[in-house]
Amino acid sequence: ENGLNGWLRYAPLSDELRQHASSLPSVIVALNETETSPVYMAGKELQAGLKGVLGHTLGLTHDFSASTNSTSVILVGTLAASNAAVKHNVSSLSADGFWLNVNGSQVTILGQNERGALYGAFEYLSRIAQGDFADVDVMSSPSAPIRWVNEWDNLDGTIERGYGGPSIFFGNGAVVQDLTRAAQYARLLASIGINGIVVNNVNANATLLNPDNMDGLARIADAMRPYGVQVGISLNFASPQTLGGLATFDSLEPSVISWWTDKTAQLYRRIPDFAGYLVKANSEGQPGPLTYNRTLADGANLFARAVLPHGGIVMFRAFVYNNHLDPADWKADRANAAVDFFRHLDGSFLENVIVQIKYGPIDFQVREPPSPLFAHLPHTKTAIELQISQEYLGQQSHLVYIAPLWKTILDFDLRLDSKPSLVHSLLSGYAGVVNVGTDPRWLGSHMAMANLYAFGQLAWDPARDSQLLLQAWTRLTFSLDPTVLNTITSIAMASWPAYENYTGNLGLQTLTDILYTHYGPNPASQDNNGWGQWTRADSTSIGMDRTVSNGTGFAGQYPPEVAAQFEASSTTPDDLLLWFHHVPYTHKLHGTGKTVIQHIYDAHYAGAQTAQDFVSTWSALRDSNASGTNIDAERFDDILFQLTYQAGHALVWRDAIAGFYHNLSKIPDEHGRVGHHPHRIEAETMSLTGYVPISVSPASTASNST
Ligand code: BDP
Repeated sequence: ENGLNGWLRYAPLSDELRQHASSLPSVIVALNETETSPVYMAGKELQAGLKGVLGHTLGLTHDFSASTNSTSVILVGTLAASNAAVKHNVSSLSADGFWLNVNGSQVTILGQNERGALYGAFEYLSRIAQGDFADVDVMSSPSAPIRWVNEWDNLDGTIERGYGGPSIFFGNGAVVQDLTRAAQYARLLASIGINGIVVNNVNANATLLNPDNMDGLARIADAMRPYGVQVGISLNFASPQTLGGLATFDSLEPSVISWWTDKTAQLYRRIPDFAGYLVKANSEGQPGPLTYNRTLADGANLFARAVLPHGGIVMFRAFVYNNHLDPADWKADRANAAVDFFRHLDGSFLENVIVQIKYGPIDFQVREPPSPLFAHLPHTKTAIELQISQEYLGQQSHLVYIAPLWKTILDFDLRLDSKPSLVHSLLSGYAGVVNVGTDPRWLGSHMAMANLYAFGQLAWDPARDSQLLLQAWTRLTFSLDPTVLNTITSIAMASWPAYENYTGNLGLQTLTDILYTHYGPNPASQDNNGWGQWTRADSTSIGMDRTVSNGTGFAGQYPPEVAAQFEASSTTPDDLLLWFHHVPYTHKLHGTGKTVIQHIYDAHYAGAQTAQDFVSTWSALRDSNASGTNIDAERFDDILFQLTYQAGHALVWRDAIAGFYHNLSKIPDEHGRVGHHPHRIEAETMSLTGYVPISVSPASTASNST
């Protein structure tokens, strides 16, 4: 139980549940005999899954007549392949959708396309593996056609912001020989409805486009295709110059256009179903069209024209901002950047361009309002970018179940034209930055896989409930045992609020070290950097003034009703107060009536306490597990280790942040806790063989500077 199969373990059901299996068909008919087709894979998956869960092997055939001769089969295929036999009103299915019908011992799984059939098979297996044998009649279509993951893998095998070991795709400047893990990953992705993957870092290396590496990409595509996962890549805008030897990479220059047209054709020759390109341009030092005074739309359209004849798309990132802002300029605001750069471009992108927008205006913080750019592109397709990799959320060393955070964004009503306009209703796609690695747990943590599961499930249907998703994942990943279910539900559902409590509250963002690591506490780094991740904390007051009347004007980027709500501190929700307003530490919150500073203290103590409780809650599972049937020791211990670490680091967070604002504001904690930690042992007072204290820079990242 090392985690490799994720939620696709197909663990044996109890004898009691297995009794239902007698009503199951004895034969699977998969209507495609091509071994690399998703329908063929669906047949195999059904056979393997049911064997695992029920303990016996069903027959598998690709012969259509078997389905007409018997009323006791599991039929899986596309609508087109089955037309003659099955009549059902399935015209409402959209691409990748499926119809799942369980009627006694007859199971019918029909996809609108091959992929849809595979998704339907996974849905059926998920029900059986959760012990649900009930008859059903479900039509399911995805909320959006683009459901992709992004991997920030470098060609040398490292992964930017990856916490699960080195790349499963690349090493030593090339695509690795053994792509077993790529195929296994595609299987996990298909089971949650993901249909595309961008395999390399958005900070892209042009040498990915040399002939050997394009051959390697074709091998990756071959490994993932049977699961319906199409491969795309991130581009480096300057490639025509750096790799192609041209004098320029100007998007309107004919030689540049033909260079990209030609490269694109070479890719499609190798990978006929190549998904398309992801582009990070003119951001954080990356080249782009602005270098030649062309618009971002000119840049996006350059690639869109190249892939259009092949059926490809371009995901053009809206993460464009100046990372050399002047912290002394109180009108400067990085949060304004996406709307400032993209608003006037609405309508000038070609039809196969999708603007990919991070969920919040800054960067994957523990709390952000939704990006207002979602409200500014009515004539442009948009996708939301979420991050499964926990860059600012404890990097998989902290358990943080992120789906509830995503829901605050997806369900936010932007009130376009004063009408209901939930963010998810405006989207054509979902992109999740995952960054799996060769660690058998994929993300370096068993529990973090709940985030990947929930991402795919929400991309399929954003109305799904985050707690129910967690519970389905728990049953599939660990056990149907109610104690396990309740334990994981209570810990995971408390995890994002706890993390927010012991890191950054009230919309302050995650108060990590901003300079590079984005991991431990470093509130001092928040206000002296060019990245614009500022808190504006001084000795009397705190928070970014983003009002129109007095501040950076960001609040005014929302449609009028929302803008008005955020403009006044009296109508801004407490959890975003310091995102929008600069207030005295003594400002009172509407929810609790506490002062801002007392809330910061209390939240840090409460959050850190919750993290301590996770350890005891989890440990109690051991006692309920005397028979060893609820959860295996290997994963129990692994998670206990992680939670114990998190509990310790939560105390470091608590004391660092509470102490920092205590020193700054000189306002005592009403409960007298801050600054007193009688039981704490400083690292520098310990002696441990092989370790020596060193001075750190900036000094504020460690106690006593060491
Ligand atoms: C930031 C990461 C950086 C990425 C960048 C991006 O710190 O490593 O390159 O986002 O999304 O969150 O482009």
